[in-house]
Amino acid sequence: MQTIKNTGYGFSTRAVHAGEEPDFREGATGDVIVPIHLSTTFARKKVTVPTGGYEYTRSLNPTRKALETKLAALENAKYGLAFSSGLAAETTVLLSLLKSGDHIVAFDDLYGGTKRLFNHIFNEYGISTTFVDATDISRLEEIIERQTKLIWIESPSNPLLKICDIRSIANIAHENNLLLIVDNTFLSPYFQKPLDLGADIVVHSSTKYIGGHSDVLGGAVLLNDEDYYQQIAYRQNAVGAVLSPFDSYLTLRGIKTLSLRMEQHQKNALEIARFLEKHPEIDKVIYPGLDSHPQHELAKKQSSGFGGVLSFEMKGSREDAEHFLERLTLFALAESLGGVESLIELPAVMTHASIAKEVREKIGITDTLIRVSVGIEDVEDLIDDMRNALLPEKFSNFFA
Ligand code: P1T
Repeated sequence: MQTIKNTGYGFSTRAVHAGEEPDFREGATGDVIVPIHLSTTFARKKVTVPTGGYEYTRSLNPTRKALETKLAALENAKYGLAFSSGLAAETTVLLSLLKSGDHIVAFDDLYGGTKRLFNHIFNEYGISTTFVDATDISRLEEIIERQTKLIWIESPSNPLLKICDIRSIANIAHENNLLLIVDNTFLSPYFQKPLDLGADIVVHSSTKYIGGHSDVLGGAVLLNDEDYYQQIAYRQNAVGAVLSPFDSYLTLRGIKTLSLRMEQHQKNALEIARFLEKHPEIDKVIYPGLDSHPQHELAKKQSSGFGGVLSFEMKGSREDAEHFLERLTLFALAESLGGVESLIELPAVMTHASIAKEVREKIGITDTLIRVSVGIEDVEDLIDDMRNALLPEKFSNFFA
């Protein structure tokens, strides 16, 4: 039935059609949108023949399958799996590839929850992790051990938006018989396709840009290797970390506008980054789309865009940063990113609070570092909101 292949059609065409082609077989209704198949179990006429390959929704569900087909088409992957959250996807990948005694080399700037998973969960099962600044390739090679099985990176990273050279790291991984896993959440497949750059497995928190509307938690795994796919799919079913049919539908719906949203997120983010760069209350702006970003050229080389997340350092104390955040009216003071609405947060206290203070400070997550997920609103309104909130306290009271 599926005729939209991974190649041959443009990204937006695949985003709309892949996995959702109307079914014209006898008795089918030609739905343009894949229905939400809520049935948890599927009847069969013959004991040994599951109808259409479906037995039980944890193992296979038509709505989830449509999403997995679409996700694979977008990442240029052969195989896709949809999970109940980004962390469920990460956990299942790690369970599938590692055993006690193995070692992970991971980027030192990762989502706090991912670090917690490595440090506090897998560590208990005898799987150790060494964190390293993966923007420095020579450091990576130094810490690979005999027990190392994989390298895990985010690029851009959360929350410091550092860029790793995915192709060079893939080469290092393969020369050492390791797998490279890239968390592609921040750019989405619209702006970056790590498998094309040599990565072995891509993971996503589809809660973010892929879903795009802050109304569905999900995760995804995309890859080309059939053996690893079978191992991960087997464990996904065995542990039950699957996305529900309704959440699959919401994610399918969100993806259709991914390219439009990403363009708008990026346009707004660049304008806000430029505004903040000139503002006297701001010390430093980190956005891969700015010439001032240390890996701006690398970002241009390996991605087709810079995304919609930026971070910045405010002058003053943590209290000043908190006052600024609390004075904003359009930006919601909230964790997460990638939705159509602008969100803002203080990583040290919110998304990265599970990382020890010394470790945070060592890698640059200070108490005044602010992360922004720029939405698709009118950018003038967003800038006005920031300008007002950045006014020194005495003036803002005056205008209140
Ligand atoms: O929240 P969940 O869907 O389980 O995804 C975890 C995750 C994985 N990878 C990256 C890069 C992420 O940013 C996240 C979740 N991040 C946030 C909630 C946040 O505010 O950064």
